[in-house]
Amino acid sequence: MKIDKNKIKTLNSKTLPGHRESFEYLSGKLSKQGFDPKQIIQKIQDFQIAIPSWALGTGGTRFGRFPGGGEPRTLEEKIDDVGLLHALNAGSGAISLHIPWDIPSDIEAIKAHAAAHNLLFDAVNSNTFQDQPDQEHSYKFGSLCHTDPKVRQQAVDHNLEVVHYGEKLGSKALTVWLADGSSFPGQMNFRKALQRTLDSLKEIYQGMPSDWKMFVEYKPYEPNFYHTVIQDWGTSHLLASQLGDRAFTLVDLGHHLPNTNIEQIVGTLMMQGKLGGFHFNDSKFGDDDLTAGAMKPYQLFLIFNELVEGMEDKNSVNPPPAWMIDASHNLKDPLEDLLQSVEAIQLAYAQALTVDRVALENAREQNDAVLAQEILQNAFRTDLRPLIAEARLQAGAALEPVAVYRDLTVRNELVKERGAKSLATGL
Ligand SMILES: [Mn+2]
Repeated sequence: MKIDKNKIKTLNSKTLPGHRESFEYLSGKLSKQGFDPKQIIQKIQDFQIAIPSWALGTGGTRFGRFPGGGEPRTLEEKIDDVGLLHALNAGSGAISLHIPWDIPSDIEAIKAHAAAHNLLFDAVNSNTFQDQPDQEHSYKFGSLCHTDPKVRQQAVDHNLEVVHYGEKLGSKALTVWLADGSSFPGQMNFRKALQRTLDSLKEIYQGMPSDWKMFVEYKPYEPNFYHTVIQDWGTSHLLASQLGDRAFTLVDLGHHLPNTNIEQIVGTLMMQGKLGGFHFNDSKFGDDDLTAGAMKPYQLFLIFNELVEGMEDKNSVNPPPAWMIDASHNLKDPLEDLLQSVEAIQLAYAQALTVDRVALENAREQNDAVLAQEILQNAFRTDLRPLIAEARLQAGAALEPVAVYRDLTVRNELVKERGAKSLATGL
C-alpha cells in the first residue's frame, strides 16, 4: 500500500492551527537566542535515518515471538513499509538490507521500486551469525575468526557476495557485525582469534570497490557470554586502523556494558576521524533493542551533542557518519515503533543543534561546571517538537505521524493485504 499525500494533508489540517501557534512561539524564542529556525529545519530535513529491513516485523526474544500480522513477506513489501514511514515522517529515506534475508532477485525492479518511494540503499549487512540451509560449513564456533580456514573463507566469500549485491543497488558501505567469540574460559585463543579476524577482514576490505567503506561493529557479549572477538570500540578501532582509510568503527548504542560513557566514545572516534556509523536503539540492561529515546533521552541528547560538535567543526577529519535504527522488540507495532524512534532521534539532533556552542566553550575554558550544565540542559529542556513537526509539514509529511498512521488504519490495511499470519524474515 502507498499513503495518499492528500490524505495526510487533510489529517494535518485538523492539528494545523495548534501547530502554527506553538511553532511561531518556539521560532521566536530560538531567533531571540540567535538561532535560525529555517537553518535548523533544513538540517533536520537533510538528516535521513536508514531503516533496517529486519525491523519491519515483530521482533522476538529467545522465549517467543508474538507477530501482529501484516508483516512484509518479500523485499518489495519491506521497501513498501519503509516507504510508508518515509511518507509519514520524511526522515526515513533509506533502507538497509541484510543478506541473505533480502537477496534481490531482479535488481532493476527492486531499484525502481525503492526509487518510487524516494528511498536509497544504505549500508548492506552480512550475516555469519547463523547457518543458512545450503551452506557447507557451520559458524557454530565462529566465522571470520574460525580455526578452520575453510570456514573463514566461506565467511569472507559471503561478505564479498553481500558487497556484490550492494554495489548493484547503489550501496556504498558494508557493515560487519560478528557473533564470533567464546562462552567458556579457555575455549578460544584470544590472540589467534583476533589475528584471524583481522586477516579475514583484510581480505574483505581488499575485495571491496575503491569507493566503499567498511563499518566494524563491536559488542561486549551475546550470543557468546565469555568473550567476543570484537568486544569494544577500542578493538574495532584497532581493526579499522589496520585495515585502512575506508574502514571505520560503528557504534551501536545497545552494544555497551551498563553506564558506559558512549558520548565520550563518539568524541574520541570523531577526533580520530574513525566514526563511520551509528545504530540507534535504547536499553536499560543490555542489548534490549528498545525504541530510541524510550529509556535514556538525555543520554541520546548528550551523544548528539558530541556528534553535532564533530559535524559542525570545520576542521573535523571525520566523514559524515551513516545513521541507522537497529531496534526490534516484541510488543509494539514495528512501524509505530520506528516512527517513534525517528522522532526521538530527530529531536535529540535538533536539541544538540540549539546548544549555544560558543557559550559552552567559554564556560568550559573558565571551568564553570554550573554554567556548562545550564547551557546543555537549557537546550535539552526546550520543547523542540514543533520544529520537527514543521520540518515534516514542509516536506509534505504528517504533523503527527503516529496519529495519522492510526487514523489511516495502516496496520489493518496491511493485514488485509498480506494476511494476519504473514511473517517477515529476520530475527
Ligand atoms: Mn547494530
